[in-house]
Amino acid sequence: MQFPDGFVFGGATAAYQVEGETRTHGKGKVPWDDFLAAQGRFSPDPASDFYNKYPVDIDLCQRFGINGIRVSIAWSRIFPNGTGEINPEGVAFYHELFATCNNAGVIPYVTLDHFDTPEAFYQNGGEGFLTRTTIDAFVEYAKFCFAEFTEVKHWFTFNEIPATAEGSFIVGNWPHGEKYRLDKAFQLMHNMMVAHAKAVVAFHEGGFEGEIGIVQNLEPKYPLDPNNAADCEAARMADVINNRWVLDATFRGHYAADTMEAATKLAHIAGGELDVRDEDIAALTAALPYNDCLGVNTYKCQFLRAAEGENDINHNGTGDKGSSRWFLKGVGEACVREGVPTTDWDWIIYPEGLYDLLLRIKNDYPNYKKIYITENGMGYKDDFEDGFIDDAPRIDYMRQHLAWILKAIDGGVNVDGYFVWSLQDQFSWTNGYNKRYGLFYIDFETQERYPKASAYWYKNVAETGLLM
Ligand code: BGP
Repeated sequence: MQFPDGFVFGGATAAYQVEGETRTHGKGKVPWDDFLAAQGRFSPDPASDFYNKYPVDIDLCQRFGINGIRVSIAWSRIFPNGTGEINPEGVAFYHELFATCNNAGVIPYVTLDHFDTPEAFYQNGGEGFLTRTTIDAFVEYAKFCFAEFTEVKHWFTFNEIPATAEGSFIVGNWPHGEKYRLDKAFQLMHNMMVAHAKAVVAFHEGGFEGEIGIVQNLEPKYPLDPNNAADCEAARMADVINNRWVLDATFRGHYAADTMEAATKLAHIAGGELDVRDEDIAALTAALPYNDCLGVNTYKCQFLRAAEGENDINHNGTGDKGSSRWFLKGVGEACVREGVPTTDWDWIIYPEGLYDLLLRIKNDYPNYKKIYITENGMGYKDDFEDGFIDDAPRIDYMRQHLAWILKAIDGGVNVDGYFVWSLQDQFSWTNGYNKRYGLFYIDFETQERYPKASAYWYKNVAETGLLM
């Protein structure tokens, strides 16, 4: 149970979920600002106050054996209007953050857009990445960052394109969200994949030092009854939406015929057409040799059964166990296989699914080069008792996932690191502050940090490279 030498034991964050200071220091707006304010459930300020407290968090990383940190740059802190004028305070902030990380030996793995595309791209009729000019703006922003932040050697373009599409156009619980618009969901993913590909080529052509990839939320899809052909078809369709569309774009440089056929069928059910142009495919193909790494965020899996009926999805954003529903026309219904545990937010805990997923990437996409598990962890209602947080279920969750990762490495998959989601407690987009993930508990009133039992457990794994 020994991890290979050089394996990164990291912790993960995202700008909007930790920084706070969302409307200060020259930062431009993002759609979540008004969306959350109108909802009135919870605020992204001050979140974990990382903008001011990052030295404390980096110090905790160092003391707990954590040698990598996922952070993201808030695009609108650099370009408040998405393009054009630069905010020097934002640029200086990230230089200071990266220097603090590097000096502490906590290597930064940096995402350019983690769910916070600037508001500017939603004005004057813009629809974010559905509007193709946003693709070029992203590439310009990426090129600026590559040239400016040369102290960063590990880049990811986007975080979780399938989750972005799901929140925006399937579940519809994100800003500007609509429900059941599979046409828009596939189009959004496609346009973002083209933006990714163009940024990857720009990184290569610019001769920048380091590696670049993309982070995706990949989720194994299983038929409830593997002997039932209709259930298998439901799982296949769900797999196209969540996994195959983006994996084909990244590692084939085009969509396989059956992937495209499934996407087109679902787009038609939603009443739309897909706009996939020859020049887009040329851009995906051009990036093929330069995708250095794939970030896999993994939390859960889905079991599907075939079913007829109307769309019906309900997101459990409160931790009220059993309140989710997921029924998608043309796909089927999500259900729980007997005996498989779930979290209070109805996320299915199925660690061996990660093994299946990793082996599948190796077998179906043999030109992948390297995988990082860029997020894994358990949302949990921690109990805080006199400064002590006994989060045994989270430890168990991480231990099981790490064990399956080791097995996958044994099976020949090149996995180079693991980042716990999350480093410290933070703000969750659609669930607020009671869904905690951190190794470090935050009292959001005082912003004090307290290591949980999981932090001590993880320290031991990180420092010894041994899973016990
Ligand atoms: C991933 C995102 C993170 C984070 C995490 C936990 O999809 O990359 O930003 O939020 O999921 O999800 P949630 O906060 O919805 O529980």
